[in-house]
Amino acid sequence: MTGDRIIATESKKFKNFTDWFDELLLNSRIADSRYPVKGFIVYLENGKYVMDRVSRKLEEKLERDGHKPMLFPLVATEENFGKEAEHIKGFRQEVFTITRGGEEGYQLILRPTSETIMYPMFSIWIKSYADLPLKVHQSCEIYRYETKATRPLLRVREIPWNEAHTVHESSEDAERQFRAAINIYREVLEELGIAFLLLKRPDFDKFAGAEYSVAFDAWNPDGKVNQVATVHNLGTNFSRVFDITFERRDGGKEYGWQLCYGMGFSRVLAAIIAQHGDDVGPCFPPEVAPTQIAIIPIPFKGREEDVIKYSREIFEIVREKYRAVLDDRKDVTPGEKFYHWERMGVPIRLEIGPREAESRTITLMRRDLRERTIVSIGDLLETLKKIVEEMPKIFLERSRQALQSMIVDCYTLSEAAEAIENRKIVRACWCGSIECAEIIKERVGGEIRGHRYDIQEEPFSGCISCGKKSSYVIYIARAY
Ligand code: PR8
Repeated sequence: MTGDRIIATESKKFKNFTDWFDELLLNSRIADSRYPVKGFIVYLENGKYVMDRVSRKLEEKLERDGHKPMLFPLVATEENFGKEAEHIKGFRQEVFTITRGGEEGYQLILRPTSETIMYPMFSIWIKSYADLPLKVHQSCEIYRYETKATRPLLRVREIPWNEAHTVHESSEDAERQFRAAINIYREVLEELGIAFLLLKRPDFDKFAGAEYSVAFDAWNPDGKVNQVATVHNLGTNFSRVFDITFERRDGGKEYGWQLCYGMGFSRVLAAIIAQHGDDVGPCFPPEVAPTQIAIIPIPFKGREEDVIKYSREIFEIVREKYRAVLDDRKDVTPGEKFYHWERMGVPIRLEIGPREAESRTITLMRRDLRERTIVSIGDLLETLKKIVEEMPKIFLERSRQALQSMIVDCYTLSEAAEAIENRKIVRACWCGSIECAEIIKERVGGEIRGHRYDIQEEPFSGCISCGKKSSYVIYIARAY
């Protein structure tokens, strides 16, 4: 569908991702990171718009799957926060706390995630199997004092996300929901054209308090991965400490089986920008683009009136179905307008000059293929519909190719270190021991992100560290 001309690794984002990204954030009205509190940013009109669309898209899918929207408080008590030992160990260093006018002994925890806020309520609500499954979701901000270097959108301390929490009668039901959650996230991301690795995290990197965790790692032009969403199986670890029990069908009592999963919206926004953007700016998939179509009149001397009139006619046709702008500013050249709207992430442009006005056609430029075609006015809506449907598929195919071309099979630690240095993602074999994981991290300069969850990959060599028999094919990368 796309041709191979697509992975333009000579483009700016591959050469110097940080500069490209940071410049674009402000120029393309995504976010302003000059807010004077570290890790906190201002989301501007385009960034906020896209995140809201993504959020709504996810919420609709969750609700179709039976999740109920709710909104829990922002704060937890110290007592509840401290209940699950592993969980608190994982988050202790990262919590922001609230005090009241400096009063001693009064302290609340600002949610770093909402397990310890929701589960005391689940314990009250759930009495019998008839109350299960319970499936709840909320879109909100959470707060984590991230100790790693913060980065706008990619690693922030005020995190816009959606979190879902479910309780089930049996571990089989929980497993079934686990796969459903993976599919929901997969759909959201793929419909946005985002390519990712679906990885089961190694035990030492699972969510604090979980039995196991699976993550969606999206590729980034600098070779780092961007974890855009995660699904965690909590087993009965939390239900035991929060006393979430139910009466079984056969009369006995049992602890509920729990899952939690979350998608970080600023990271999804970053993935959209990073994977589909070009030298001018981001290119938003039409579904989430703040402006889907920019109409640019190209008036020639003496023909201004025809061109403007015809442009308005086109605008009226298009605006019924799409978020469109007619840029009829007089003091700006068409070239400058092209550039401006591309920078704003607009995926489709309609150019209208005297020739078009005369022949009642439109010159249509689609950003994904950078292709211009001439369309007659009668075919315009049909053509737009086709492009809007096709574009995310083209994005996805191209993105998958880019991801594929980043992955390098490695057999030795030095090979792997070199690949990471060259901004690649390493595929290698690992025996599964903690000692080797530590050696890999130190010698390779990337983290073990896990092994594939969606497919079974057979080891193709001995452990990259000790040479002994391998248990896993792992992916090693630097990460945000
Ligand atoms: C949970 N509990 O908490 P998780 N900046 C941007 N996005 C972030 C950041 C950050 N600093 N930290 C996390 N995210 C579970 C599941 C309820 C929901 C985003 O899971 O800690 C990432 O996309 O794995 C991450 O995958 C998601 O939040 C869930 O965070």
